[in-house]
Amino acid sequence: VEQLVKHLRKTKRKGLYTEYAHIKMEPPSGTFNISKAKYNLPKNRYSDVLCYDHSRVKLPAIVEGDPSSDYINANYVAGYNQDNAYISTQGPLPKTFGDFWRMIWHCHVMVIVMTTRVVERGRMKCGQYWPMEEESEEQIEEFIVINTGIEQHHDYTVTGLFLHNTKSGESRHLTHIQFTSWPDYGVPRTGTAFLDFLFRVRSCQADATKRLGSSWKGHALGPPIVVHCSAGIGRTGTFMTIDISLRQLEDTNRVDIKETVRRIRSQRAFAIQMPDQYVFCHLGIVEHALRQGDIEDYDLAGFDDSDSESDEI
Ligand code: PTR
Ligand code: PTR
Repeated sequence: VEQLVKHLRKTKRKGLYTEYAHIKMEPPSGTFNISKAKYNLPKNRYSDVLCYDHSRVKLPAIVEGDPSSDYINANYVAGYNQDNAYISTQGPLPKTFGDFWRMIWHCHVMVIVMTTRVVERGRMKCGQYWPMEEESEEQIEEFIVINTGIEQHHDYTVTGLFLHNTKSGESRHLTHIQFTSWPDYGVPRTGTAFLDFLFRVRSCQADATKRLGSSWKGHALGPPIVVHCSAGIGRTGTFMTIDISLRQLEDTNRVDIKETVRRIRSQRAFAIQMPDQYVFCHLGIVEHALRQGDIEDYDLAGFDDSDSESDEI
């Protein structure tokens, strides 16, 4: 982390912007054909945020052999040494609520991370795909979803959900965690607020995986975590970058944020939307090291100067 701080002092905010601009210029690493198919276009929240074919989540077809029912705008993203650690997806649209819950069921998802609010600046950013009131329930296609309790924090809300599959007769408990103070195209209110949220997500996932016990045969860290915002690229990408980088740091004492962002973008196109989100990934990691006591303090004086060394006398 000392090296990271040194790097930040040298490149400053402006240098990171340049680094990010280079990443953004790289051509896409896959095709978007399924996303662009005529019958799938209405299922994309934003016509310019399509999802890669090679990493997309394929839903079990409702009608055998019907190509239009296996699509959702969602991609698997690898974590730190963990395939399919996340599913990065758009905020569900009313017409894709059923697809969303089918995906949750099919992929054994236990934790849903939401980093947007349903309405922001007077615009619908995401559909209300889960029952909002405590004890209330909703039927969405073959699923019954029940809100089993809400725990409100300053920057995030944790909701227990009970998901019943009326077709198979099985039920599961899920956790929905929503970060409520992260504007689109922006960064969270504070690094600390974000880190509290991230560690809460991790502990919910750990609890859920423990509950699964020996019935879970996959990775020790459990089934994929669904992460979504509105488009599923900006804030979602930032969340995954920091989570992966912290795991890399814990394991190797090193971080490579640029490479991590590149790798995420090769699976979920356009991940991380704004230069300041890229900067936030760096600052969040330094903030974490400080909270952990791994570093005493850090001095980023001059980080925000618009010009580099030449300014200093
Ligand atoms: N076409 C949309 C736009 O208005 O810019 C695409 C878009 C929307 C991109 C939201 C990113 C967005 O942010 P996030 O991925 O954090 O929801
Ligand atoms: N409306 C989106 C935006 O301006 O953010 C459209 C958009 C989406 C633009 C993705 C560019 C995108 O790709 P990249 O992140 O590679 O620039």
